[in-house]
Parts: sequence; C-alpha cells; structure tokens
Amino acid sequence: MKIVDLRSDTVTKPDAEMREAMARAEVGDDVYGEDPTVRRLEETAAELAGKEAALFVPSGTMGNQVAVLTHTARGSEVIVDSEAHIFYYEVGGPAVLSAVQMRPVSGLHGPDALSLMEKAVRDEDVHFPQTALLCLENTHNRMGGTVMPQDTMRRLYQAARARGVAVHLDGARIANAAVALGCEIRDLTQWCHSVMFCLSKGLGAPVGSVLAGGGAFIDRARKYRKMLGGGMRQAGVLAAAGLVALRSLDRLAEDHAHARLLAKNLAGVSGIAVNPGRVHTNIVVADVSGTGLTAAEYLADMRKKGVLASPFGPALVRFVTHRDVTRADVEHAVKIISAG
Ligand code: TLP
Repeated sequence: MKIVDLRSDTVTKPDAEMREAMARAEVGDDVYGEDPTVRRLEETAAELAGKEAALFVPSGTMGNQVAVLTHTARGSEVIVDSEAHIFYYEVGGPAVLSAVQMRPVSGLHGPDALSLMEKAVRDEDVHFPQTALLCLENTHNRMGGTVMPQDTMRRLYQAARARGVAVHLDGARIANAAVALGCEIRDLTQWCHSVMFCLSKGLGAPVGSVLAGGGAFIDRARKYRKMLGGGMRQAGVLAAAGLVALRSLDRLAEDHAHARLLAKNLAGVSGIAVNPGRVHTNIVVADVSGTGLTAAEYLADMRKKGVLASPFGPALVRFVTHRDVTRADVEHAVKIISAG
C-alpha cells in the first residue's frame, strides 16, 4: 500500500547528494573547536541570520533551551505565546533547566500582539519577578504554520528592547516564513537578539539546528550546550548535511504550494473544516469533528488507508508537506481523504 506521510516535515530522509556530502565531510573534534565543517556551517548560519556567531546544536529543542538558559537568571520571567513550542512541547524544560517562570499569553501572535506584550512586561515591584525574555515563533507551528510579518516583529522587538527585555525567536521554520514573505531570513531575524532554526525540518537534514546571536551570547551558549550534553565530537558529518540543506531554501515554495492544494481540496470534503486562507506555509490544520470521530479515531482510520497525519487537539489534525512528498502524493492523499 502506498503511504503518504504528512505527520511532520521532520520525517524526511537525507537524499543521495546529502549522504555523499556527509561521507566526504572533513571532521575534527568540535569540543576542541577543531571541526572545519561545523565551523563552516556555523559561519554560514550566522551570515544567513545576520548575526555575529552561531552554534550547531543537535535539536531545535536544545537550541531553544540553551537560549532560555543564556538569556535568563533563575527566578526571572519569560513571556511566551500560550501555544508556542517552547511552552507547549518542550517537556517543561524552562522550569527544570533555567528555573524560570513562563508567562503564557494567549493571542501573543495575533493582531493585539504589541499591547498584550506590553501588558505582560513587569514593572519594578518587590513582589514581581523580572521579565527577562520574550520568545516569538515564526512560523507558528500550533497556529498552523502562520507567518508573523516583519513589521509586527520589529514593533515587538523595539518595545521589548525599550523595556530591557531580550527577544529570542524560535525560528524552527524561519526559512518557510522568509520564502512565504519573499524576503531574506536576516530581514526577519534582525528583529531578535537570538534565533534558533532547524536544518532537520523542511530543509531535509537528518539532524541538527543552529542557534545564532551576538558573539558574547554564543560564547556563553556554547558552555550551556556542553552542560546539557550537546558538545558533539566529529559532528562535521552532520554539519555537512546541514550545509547541503541550506542550499535548498527556495524549494520550500513547493511545499507551500502543496499545502495550499491540500487545503483547497480538504475544504470541500464533508465533515472536515479547513480554512485555506490560514495556510501561509507548509502546515494545514483540519477540524474533523464533522466526521463524528475524534482526531485519534480519524487518524487511526486514515492510517489504515495509507495517509499519516498528527493529532493537534481533541478534534484537530495537522498535515505537513515536505520535500519527500510530491504533488502526486498530495493528490493521492486528497483522493483517500475525500473518499472518507
Ligand atoms: N516540532 C515538531 C514537534 O516537536 C511538535 C513537529 O513535528 O512540528 N520549534 C518549533 C516551532 C517546532 O515545530 C519544533 C519541532 C521545535 C522547535 C523542536 O525541534 P526538534 O524536534 O529538533 O527538537
């Protein structure tokens, strides 16, 4: 049976070109700073993000957690959207690792972003924790891969900076945002102090993310990465795949077109509610309550028929397009889903 795997853009496998680059990578012990391929990846990533330096990390989660550790002090507060990955999907890491208090704000990535953020920043008061950090996410996973425009990022960044609050961007899919907006990654990342972005999502690398920021910030982050066990040795074999991944940013437009095609077709399927207008990038969120099934039941049924997707709530299902899914695969998935 043909399987179309739309669970996540993390499921891609390295292609022949990537494996070839991995096999040929020049390597050294990166904890000693001696892996030339890792260095090249970090320099390339810093350049793309318009930052002084970058750090190769094994995962997006570690990149975000190292950023929170580096920006905050124990007991300080972090403003974050209530649906953000850092708050929702990172196993409570900020509480355990950084001993910070998360301040989840509902709607932080909506039209009232600026006023909600300004309201959440603490004044000086003996009772209050100090607001140390604002975390943004672009594209926003749980909001269906939606893009935060550059102007919103700029206004949030300027307001946060005026209050002495640092800004970290979870840019796991920042390349998707840049492609959707038709701008450079650095046009977006100029509005944050640090950014994490993933090489292992739509870009197809098997492992790895990058944290970019100022030189002194990355020096401190490197020590936290070591503390968390993320100091890797001959990591150039992985960085080589990342370098190949960074050459293929433009291909994300294809994933976006496939997601639009999927959304347009699903919107016409009875029992399934999709808003194609909210599909900005490679994620489609569908409400399946009209089928009379829960998301888990619906997904189990689709799995039997060869279409894989992820649960996103009691009645919500997420479909993600990626480089290992062709237009024909999307058309096949539409046929299966439409048949119910
Ligand atoms: N997201 C995964 C799951 O963890 C939900 C997915 O399938 O989408 N930030 C954002 C916005 C992400 O979507 C993810 C991964 C991460 C961080 C973490 O990256 P990894 O998986 O490399 O730790």
